[in-house]
Amino acid sequence: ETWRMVTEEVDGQVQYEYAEEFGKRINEKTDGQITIEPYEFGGLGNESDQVEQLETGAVEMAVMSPGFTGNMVKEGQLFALHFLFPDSVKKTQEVLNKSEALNKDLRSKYEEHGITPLAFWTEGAMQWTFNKKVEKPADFEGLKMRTQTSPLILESYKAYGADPQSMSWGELYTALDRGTVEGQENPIFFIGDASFHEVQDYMTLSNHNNYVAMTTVNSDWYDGLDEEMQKTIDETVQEMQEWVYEEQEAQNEEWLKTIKEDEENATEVIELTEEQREAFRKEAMGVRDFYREEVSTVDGEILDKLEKEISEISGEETG
Ligand code: 6CS
Repeated sequence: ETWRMVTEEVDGQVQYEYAEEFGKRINEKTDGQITIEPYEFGGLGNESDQVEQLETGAVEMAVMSPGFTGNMVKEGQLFALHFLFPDSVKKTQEVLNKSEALNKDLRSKYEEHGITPLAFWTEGAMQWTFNKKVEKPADFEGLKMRTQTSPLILESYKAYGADPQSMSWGELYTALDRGTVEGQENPIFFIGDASFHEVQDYMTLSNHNNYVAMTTVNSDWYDGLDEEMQKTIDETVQEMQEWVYEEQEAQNEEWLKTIKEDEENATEVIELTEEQREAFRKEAMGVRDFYREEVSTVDGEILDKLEKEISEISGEETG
C-alpha cells in the first residue's frame, strides 16, 4: 500500500527531508507493507491547493504550515503572532511538544475541517530579508512585504506600517527580483536554499517568531486505520520530533555561514539588539487583542491557555 505525503518544500529542504525519513521509518516498521510517497512542493500545486487535497482525501498525509490555513481554522492563526513563543528555539519546540492548547484544543478545531495535526514542530526562528535596511518599526512604513495567506499574518505587518500581500513561495523569487514585493520572512535555511538572498540586499536577524509546521493526516482516513497502525504512525511522529529539531538546527546554522560568506551575492546581515527587538515587540502586542476580539469565531481561550503553558515552560513573560 502507498500513502501520499505532500510537502511545501523541495528535495533537501527540511519538510521534504522529514517526509523521506518518516517514510523510511514507516516502511521498516511495517516490514515493507507501507510505502510513503513524498511529494516536493509544486508537484501538486501551491500550498493552498495542498490544504484542499488533504481536506478532500486526495492525499493521505501532508506537512503543512498554519500560515496557509488561516481562512479555514481561524484559531490556527495564533502562530502568526510575533514574540509569542520563547526566544529559544529549543524551548519553543518543548512548548510545541507539550502544549495541550495546541495538541488537544487546536487539533480539534482542525478536525472540524477533516484535518488532524499529529504534531507541531519548528523549522527555526524566522528572520527578515529586504531590499533596504530595516532596524526599527518605522523602516517598515509602506514597505511591500510578502506573507503567507493567513489574514493575521498580514495584520502583524500592518501593525508596523507595512503594506503586506500574500503569495505562494513559488512566485516569491521573481517578485523580489522585480520589486513587486520588497521584503519577506522565513527561517535562514529557507532564505538560503530558495536563494532569496540573491535578490535581497539585507537580512535582519529579528527572531520575531518561529516557523511552525504541522504533520497532518486526513481525519477520516486516519480514523479508518486499525489501532495498531495508528499507534505505529503516532510513535513515529513522536520519534521524528527530535530528528527534525536537529535537522532544522543543522540547516539553519550551515546556511547562515553560507549567506555571510557569499561574496557574489553580498547580503548585509544585521543583528537586532534586545532594545531594537523591544520596539517591534511593543508594536506587535496590539495584534493579540485583534486576534482575541476581531478574528471571527475565535474566543481567545486557546491563546490564553497557550500563553500560560509558554510562561510555565520558559519562565518568560509573553506580554
Ligand atoms: O515561505 C513560505 O511560504 C515557505 N516557507 C517555508 C519555510 N516552508 C514552506 C513555505 O511554503
